[in-house]
Amino acid sequence: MKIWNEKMETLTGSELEALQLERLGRTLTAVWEARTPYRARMEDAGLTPGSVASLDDLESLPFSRKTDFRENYPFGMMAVPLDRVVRVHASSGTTGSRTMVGYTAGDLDTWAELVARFATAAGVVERDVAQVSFTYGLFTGGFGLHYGLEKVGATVVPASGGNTELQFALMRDLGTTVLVSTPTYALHLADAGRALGFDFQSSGLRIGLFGAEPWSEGIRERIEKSMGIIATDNYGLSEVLGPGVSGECELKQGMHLAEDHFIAEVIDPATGQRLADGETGELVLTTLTREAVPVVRFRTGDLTRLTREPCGCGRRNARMSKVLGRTDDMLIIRGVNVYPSQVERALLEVEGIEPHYLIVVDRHGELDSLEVWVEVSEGVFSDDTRVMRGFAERVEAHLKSALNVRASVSLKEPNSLERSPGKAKRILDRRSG
Ligand code: DLL
Repeated sequence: MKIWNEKMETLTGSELEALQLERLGRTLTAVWEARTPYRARMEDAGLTPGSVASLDDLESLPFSRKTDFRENYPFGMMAVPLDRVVRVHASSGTTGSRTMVGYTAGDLDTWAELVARFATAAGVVERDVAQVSFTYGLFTGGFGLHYGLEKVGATVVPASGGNTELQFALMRDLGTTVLVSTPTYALHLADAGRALGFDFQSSGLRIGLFGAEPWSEGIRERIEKSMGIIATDNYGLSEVLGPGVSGECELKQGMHLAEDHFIAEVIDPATGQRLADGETGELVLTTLTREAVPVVRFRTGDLTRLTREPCGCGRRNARMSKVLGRTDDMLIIRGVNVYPSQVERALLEVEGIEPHYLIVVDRHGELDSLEVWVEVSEGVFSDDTRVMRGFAERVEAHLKSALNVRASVSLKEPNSLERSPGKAKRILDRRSG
């Protein structure tokens, strides 16, 4: 198994710490000298870049958040003059307003390097034909994967998202071997391919690079089985870089973090206290090499856990588990905390359920109610309402035991819920206020 940057991906212990500390110093000096909004926060805490003498001192630094980007929209978070910025991207803005980020030429080089690392880790090589079915635009997915895969030397097909027939025409005509998209879109293509008579098993498709939204192991299994590929996960966010922060190797045992470019911490989202490896909490990232928009202790809102156990692939960096969900996606239903990912996991344990669902939250009087709309497979769907009711009750009983809260289930015909070429919308919140 090839490692893209053997030296940097196998750094550990004091060597890694020395590099991180030196680069952290540069990040702090950059935000300080550029007088970004973070400088004021450091001053309020009585800190200067000189206050951080060891990596442990990082814990004394204040957090930054997505709201900092919103309040300083569009360019207030930048640490370089606009003439050094050669590109901008923005977060997809599914929750709240858009956040804008900039890249220097150096940032774009780093970005391509980090995408090349995880693509290589997933098994992508020069002779691969990689179809990028992420939307190209302000979203970081399209351009991010594009340049990283070019760097690997793969033949990149900038298909962009949507237009299902074009996706299959390109796969067929060009012999696509690597599919790049959200897991939701991959599922959609798996279904559509079946309907169009596309034979995945005899196609050259062999690797999926999927990311940008949470997806359970159940969804991974379905994609792998229906497409006959290995489906890998990769993670990132616009405020920190875009894709490339972490990604799985072929062993699929957590996403390898580019620790020479980011410091990752996991905190208790309620208290802000740092948690030990193995404990689940909110991921906090500090950039070490970002020039245009360095961020310090950025609260990602994503729930995960870290491990530093060495991986069988030979990389020695820390790995993060699949993202469980976002802190702001947690639903509190009659006092019980429920994450969409738990609902997804429980649903997929039921034979005959398709991985297309929507969680509908409503309020009746004082009480919150949870309803789950979910598609069933062709084999299960029936016009007989008694049969369907019986099946729905089985799913409800399973959800109750998995979530500890009652959810009513509304079964939907195959292919009836909206499909998205990008990130799936999983929650419809009808509670007012
Ligand atoms: O989604 C960057 C990206 C593009 C990552 C392509 C991977 C592949 P944003 O639009 O700013 O950037 O959204 C970032 O998406 O905070 C997570 O909540 C979620 N997210 C990204 N990757 C994953 C993943 C891109 N692999 C937000 N698993 C993040 C779960 C993910 N959630």
